[in-house]
Amino acid sequence: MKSNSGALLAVVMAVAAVASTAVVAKDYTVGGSYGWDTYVDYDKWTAGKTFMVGDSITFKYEPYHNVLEVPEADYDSCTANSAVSVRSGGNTTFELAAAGTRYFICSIPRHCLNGTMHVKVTTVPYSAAAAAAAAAAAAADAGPSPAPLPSAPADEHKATSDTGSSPAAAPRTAACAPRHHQPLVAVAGLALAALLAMAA
Ligand SMILES: *[C@@H]1O[C@H](CO)[C@@H](O)[C@H](O)[C@H]1NC(C)=O
Ligand SMILES: *[C@@H]1O[C@H](CO)[C@@H](O)[C@H](O)[C@H]1NC(C)=O
Ligand SMILES: [Cu+2]
Repeated sequence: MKSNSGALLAVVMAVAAVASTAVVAKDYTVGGSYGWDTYVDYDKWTAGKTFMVGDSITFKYEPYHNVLEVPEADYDSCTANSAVSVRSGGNTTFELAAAGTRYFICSIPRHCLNGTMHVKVTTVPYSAAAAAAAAAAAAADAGPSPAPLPSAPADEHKATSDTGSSPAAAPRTAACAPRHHQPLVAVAGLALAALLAMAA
């Protein structure tokens, strides 16, 4: 009996692990529903978000804007002297394939310098725990009636109030919503595994 419950435990934990890893590939629309434009505060948009290796960011914008990935010095000065990448078209995705900070601007005159079209994104190594926390924070950030999270840590509520006055705090796209429940599935699976282990 003991070995049976051990096998069951292993299966349940494997299922939970699969549910957790489903969070890995998260795509963030830069600026949320406001997209990439001249009047969005992208420091507020990035605040409280944990970008991890494997995630991606997508810029959605009117075709008269563009997206340049630039070195930090160009970001600081809002110039495009040595752009790493020049993209246009209105729908531009960057894979966050490595840890580090990346810098993006729009090179249309004054959109960066006198507008808000500059954003820096810091990517950290993937961690399942951080992925679950980020998903929970994103869910809490999604609107005035966040999904019921039974044990949301206090700092997630802080993230909500930090972004409360930001235009970027608008509701997230529905497409993201199902992912937010997957960490809960994983937690439920682990809780079940613990109960089964105790019952054995
Ligand atoms: C944006 O590009 C992605 C692939 O890069 C594609 O799946 C998506 O449909 C595009 N969205 C629009 C609005 O063009
Ligand atoms: C744009 O910003 C620069 C630097 O802050 C400032 O010197 C310049 O007057 C601004 N131009 C406009 C049109 O607002
Ligand atoms: Cu622009």
